[in-house]
Amino acid sequence: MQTELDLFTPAHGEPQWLGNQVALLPGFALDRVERLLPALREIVLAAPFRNMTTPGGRTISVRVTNCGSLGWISDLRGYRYSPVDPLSGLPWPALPGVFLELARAAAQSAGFDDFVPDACLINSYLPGNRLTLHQDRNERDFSQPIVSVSLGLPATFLLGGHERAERTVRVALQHGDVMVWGGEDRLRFHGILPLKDGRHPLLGARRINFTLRKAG
Ligand code: MD6
Ligand code: FE
Repeated sequence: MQTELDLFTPAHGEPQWLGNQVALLPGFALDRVERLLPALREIVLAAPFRNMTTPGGRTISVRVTNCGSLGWISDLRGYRYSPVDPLSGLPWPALPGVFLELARAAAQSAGFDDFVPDACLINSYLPGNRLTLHQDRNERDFSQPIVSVSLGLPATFLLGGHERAERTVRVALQHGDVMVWGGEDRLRFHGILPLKDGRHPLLGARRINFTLRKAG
């Protein structure tokens, strides 16, 4: 039987190498969006987006939630991974099969075989929200890659070096783009410029990014 999905050619671009081990895979998630969005909706019903607090007491403007056996959290006690959602006291929602398949396929395309994530941090940006330069260093094994999926409004990603003061390059991220980072590039500083106003046909006035990691 011909299904609607068969009518669309997957828009899998060739990897664009932004560093020795950072690849942008343009449109890599597009042919899974129809399955990703309902899965996201289920996760957010069980574990809503919320503002977290930095250890220094500031509110993080980007709202977050998680799925997987571990979820990234931040509060006055620090940044860390937790098996339970502090809002509900319950385990985070499970990682949906479509997330796992996408993570594995994207990692493979960038040369990281057999990637099996156990954590997924989901960020929701409204126009004006930004993410300041940071490194992701709360995971146990930095040799494992991170797979990052962008949906909704476009954003400008800043990719820096191993020191905060190093110059950054700007990377335009569109709905459906996937980035894979690992190896020597895993600890590069990075951030997101303030989100520009706009309206995405599927997601409205926001951007959602989720990052799949092996945290434990
Ligand atoms: C974002 N991404 O794209 C934020 N971190 O909204 C990240 O902070 C990030 O994309 C580690 C690896 C890949 C990422
Ligand atoms: Fe990050």
